Amino acid sequence: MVVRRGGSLEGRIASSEITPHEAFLNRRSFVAGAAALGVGALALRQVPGLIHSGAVHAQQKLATVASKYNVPDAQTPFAKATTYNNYYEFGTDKSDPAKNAHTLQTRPWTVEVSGLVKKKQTIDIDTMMKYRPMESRVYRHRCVEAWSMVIPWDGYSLGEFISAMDPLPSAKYVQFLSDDSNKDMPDKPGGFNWPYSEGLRMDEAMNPLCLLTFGCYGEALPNQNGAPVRVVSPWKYGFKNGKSIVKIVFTDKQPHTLWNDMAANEYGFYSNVNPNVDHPRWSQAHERRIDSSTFPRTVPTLMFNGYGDQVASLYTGMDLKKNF
Ligand SMILES: Nc1nc2c(c(=O)[nH]1)N[C@H]1C(S)=C(S)[C@@H](COP(=O)(O)O)O[C@H]1N2
Ligand SMILES: [Mo]
Repeated sequence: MVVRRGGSLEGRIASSEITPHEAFLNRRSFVAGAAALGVGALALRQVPGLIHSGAVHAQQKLATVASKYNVPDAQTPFAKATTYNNYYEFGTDKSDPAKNAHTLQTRPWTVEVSGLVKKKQTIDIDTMMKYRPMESRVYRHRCVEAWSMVIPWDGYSLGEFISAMDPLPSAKYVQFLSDDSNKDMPDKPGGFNWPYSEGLRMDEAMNPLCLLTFGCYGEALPNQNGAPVRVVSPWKYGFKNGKSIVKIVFTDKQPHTLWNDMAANEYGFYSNVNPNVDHPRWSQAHERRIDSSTFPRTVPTLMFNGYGDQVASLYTGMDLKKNF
């Protein structure tokens, strides 16, 4: 069965949905509410029913240093980036993850590193977060469905983590497996080859642009954005960037990916953003940019999402129409 996704692009965004970050969090009433209940802010996070009505709750602040990789584009408001999501484990509508992802328990959390690697290990997320100073990087984020956002992600280069794991020379690819536990994701839709699997060629994963991502907008990732750790490879379509990763596997063969299993003719392994290679069901020449302007604007899609200077050399000699 082929599940059709994103068949219709969503309509205009109501301006009421676009609220500045601070106003959206409404910290004053959040704090007042917590005090009235006699619980601390952290305890409040654990109370189901209270935390998901507004979809986003106060998150752990992250210390970050500035990055040289920022794009100058206008940023997407926090409220939009955290309520308009693809995270199918929590439902297939864009608004579902923000409503449903409160069941994801992000502590304790470990990431298992295995396969063709010297330092096979299971790492605690808090150790992983401290491994390198985090940068805030403002990246373009382009979904294969022809919409895009501009998001300040917080993390450090995936390559620095990979180097520390000491992969064997035979490791040619790295696979990322997302959480799929029934406890965290009790209502996963059927028809998908869970867990969510994605992968990169090793040289792609080692490119400094590839971000091991723990936060966005200066705070720990909201669950719907892939807490507590996800990948962001900004020159590729969004689905390459697995959320809530629990396993990293080094392999000598190209790993299977969930969307490629679903429809190989639509979702290739590379999936570099490419305005010259249409999706079988729509053009990829343009995208609807969801940013701080009142309504999404249609803007031309850039080759490699505008990151060609950093990544084009990874694909020298490859036919990008065949290796889409
Ligand atoms: N585990 C998992 N990761 C996932 C997805 C998903 O459904 N499950 N969706 C992907 C798609 S299609 C996109 S566009 C991005 C969306 O990330 P965002 O919601 O933080 O913008 O996450 C990607 N990672
Ligand atoms: Mo996507």
